[in-house]
Amino acid sequence: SAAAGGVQVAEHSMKGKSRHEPCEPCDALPACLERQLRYNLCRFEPQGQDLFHALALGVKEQLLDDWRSTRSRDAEGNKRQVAYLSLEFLMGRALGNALLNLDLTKDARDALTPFAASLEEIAEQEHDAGLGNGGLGRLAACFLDSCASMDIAATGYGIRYEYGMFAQKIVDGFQIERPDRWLKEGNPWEVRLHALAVLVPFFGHTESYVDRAGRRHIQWVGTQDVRAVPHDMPVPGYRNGRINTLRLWKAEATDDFDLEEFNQGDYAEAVARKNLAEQITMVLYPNDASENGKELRLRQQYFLCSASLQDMLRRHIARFGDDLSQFAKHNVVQLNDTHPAIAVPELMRLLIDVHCLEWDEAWAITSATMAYTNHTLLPEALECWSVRMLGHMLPRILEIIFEINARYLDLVAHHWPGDADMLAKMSIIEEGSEPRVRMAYLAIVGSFSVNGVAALHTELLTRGLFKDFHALWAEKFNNKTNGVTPRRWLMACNPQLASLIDRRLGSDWRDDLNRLSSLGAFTSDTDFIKAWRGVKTANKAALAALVERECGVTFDTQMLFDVQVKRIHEYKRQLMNVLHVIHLYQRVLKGDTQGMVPRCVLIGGKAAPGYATAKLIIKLAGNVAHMVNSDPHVAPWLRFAFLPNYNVSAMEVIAPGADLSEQISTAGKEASGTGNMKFMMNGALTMGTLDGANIEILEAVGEDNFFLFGLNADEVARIKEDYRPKDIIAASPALSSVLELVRSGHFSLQEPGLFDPLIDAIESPWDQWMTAADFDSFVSAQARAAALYATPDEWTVRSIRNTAASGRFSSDATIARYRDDIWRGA
Ligand code: HBZ
Repeated sequence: SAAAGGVQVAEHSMKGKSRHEPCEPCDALPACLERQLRYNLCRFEPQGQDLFHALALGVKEQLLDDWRSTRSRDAEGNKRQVAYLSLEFLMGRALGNALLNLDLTKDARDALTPFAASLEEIAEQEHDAGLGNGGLGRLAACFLDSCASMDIAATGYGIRYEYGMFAQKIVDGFQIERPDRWLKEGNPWEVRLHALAVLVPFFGHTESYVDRAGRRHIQWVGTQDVRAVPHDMPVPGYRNGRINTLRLWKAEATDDFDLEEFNQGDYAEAVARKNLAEQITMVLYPNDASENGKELRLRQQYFLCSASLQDMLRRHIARFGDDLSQFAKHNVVQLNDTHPAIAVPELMRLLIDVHCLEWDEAWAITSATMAYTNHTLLPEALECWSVRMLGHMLPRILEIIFEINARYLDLVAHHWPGDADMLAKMSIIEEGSEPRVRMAYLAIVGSFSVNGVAALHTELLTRGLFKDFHALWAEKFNNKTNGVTPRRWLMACNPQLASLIDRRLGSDWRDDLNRLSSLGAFTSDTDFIKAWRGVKTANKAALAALVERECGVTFDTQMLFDVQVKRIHEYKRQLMNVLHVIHLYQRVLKGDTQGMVPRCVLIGGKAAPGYATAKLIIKLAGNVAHMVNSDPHVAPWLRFAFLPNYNVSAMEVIAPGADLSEQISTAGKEASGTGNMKFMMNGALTMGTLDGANIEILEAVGEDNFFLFGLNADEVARIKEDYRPKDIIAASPALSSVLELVRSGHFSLQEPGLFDPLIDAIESPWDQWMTAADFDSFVSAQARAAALYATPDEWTVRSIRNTAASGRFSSDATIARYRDDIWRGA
């Protein structure tokens, strides 16, 4: 095929040079930057993004030789190749991270000196690569950094969305979504590899035929093919010479797209219709916790899976020849939630229809290759695709899913003989007026490993959602508690803290974050405590500057910085946090400031565009902030801001400047959380429920260094049976008066009743999030936090202990466990 021919050109003949023979050594960064500016960008008076582009191109030039040698090493070596399949990679900016990992930060500063520009200022020019919604997408990015840093041959496979996560504007307190055209000024990091393009089929129908040997085959014919063109982004390891790849696929029309119209003389119309194919990679779906069932989303999923698996098969065949029997020994696919679960039937299709394997052999390979990570227990987030839609768009894939299901249900029938209910309950196909494919079930059946992302989450999966599968295949299930990369989330975002740690511990901790535990030895060293607090105060000043700029609210670095940033969702209970702010506001108004500590509260996060309640919570936060901040009597005690457009780059300023990290989800709802880990690593104390990884954070740091409150997951489940929030509210003077004030219209003078839906929800016996049940406990934990903050040295010691205990939440530790337990051989 044309695509296979392209491979030869791209990877085996470097214009007559052997692929190992080094070219001219490239210039050092300063000369590189000058050259890029003049001869590539043709800029003589650099302005806007020019210096950033030149610097990034220069850095890319510095890593190209290592990138190529990593590729040839992996292409010839015997490491098992990891493919991390994800609809989302929330990378953020790349420059600072690349400079850190390549040890080029000083060179970059030198290179910029002649232009009288600071590195910080130039780095800010880079647009965030916001190709993700939240935790799931950012986890993928942290994992790529850890794999490269741990010398694991991992490729991230994703989609090159033209429009990433929307930019959030706040207009009159309401969220407005603006398109994020992150590529508009070009992307200096990416390398387009047209020669490695592959075709992905859609629509058409299947036909069976018998070959000359009498074997029956299925052909998927009459398809409309879309070209998938890889755009590679480098993923440098931490000072180890490995450069892994994030391969992002862009959809393009094939040249013979809509040939018929061409022939009818409709040339211009047919060319214009190329848009249809190119729509596939146009935009990231901005839902973080609910499926939307849109056809285009399914097209994105299949497009990613098919292109990536074709790419893996091509590489495998280039290395080992046509024998695919050892494919799983040399490759493993990690599915980032069910979004890429259609990879299971797609690999079956490629093995059977394209590479002529029998079903049993194809199944043995597929189910030894796939591993599935679940990120949610929320029923509304579980993906199900309509059988009708699948049958129309991907007829061959639907047939394969049916066959997988039939064979798997035989096994279920053997395990539970005569139990028809069990068959219906466990079937991959949910029957009903509109039958649907349960993607999580498909992923479990097709994978050799299924993991949750924190101990509690995995336990709840195996006891609840996936109980029957656990009974059938206990050996498949395992936990992999999430982690975050200490390169971006400590070294790069908090250089002052990192160098303070260097001065005490030396720099070994940078290669093994568990060594941070030695910081525990300095918690009675008054000089160290003072220096630690000095760094925190400087970082608070930087955060205050951000808040001032973006919200026009003045934060005072002497005050307690109380922060909650994450997607807005009822289960994350930003509403409860706002109610607490109102409670403090009422105390100040009453003159009841006994034991209070001056506090600045920051909330930030995006709501899914169709999630009305989440949007109303944003509006309430804005209105409360307005009332709080405009009362001069309140200012000494309380300030409150809603930060618009929270993203990765904002978090790099926020985490280092926070004192208190709000991780207050209803127990059992937050699979893990990873923001909690970033805050802890930067010395914030956690205010948290026994949910997700909070439990493990509490275990690591100890009860004296964590503010625990609220019901646990079992209690939440139990109380649900007979939940009476109105009784709870009546028994809580604090909560009653907060809700009364909101009800009175105090925060919506122009629009009385605006916030009634929020209060009604809290008062409802069906309130799944149990805000009323946890409120008093939350308020008293907040009072404990305030009391501790009043003794700065005591607080600072606990801050140090949090950073000291954060080693287990390095994504390096997480990835080591993926490697040892799941990716064996990587
Ligand atoms: O994944 C998050 C979990 O809520 C969080 O607890 C966990 O720490 C993190 C990493 O494991 N889940 C998401 O971020 N989920 C999504 O963003 C999402 C995106 C598209 C969807 C559904 C969910 O269709």
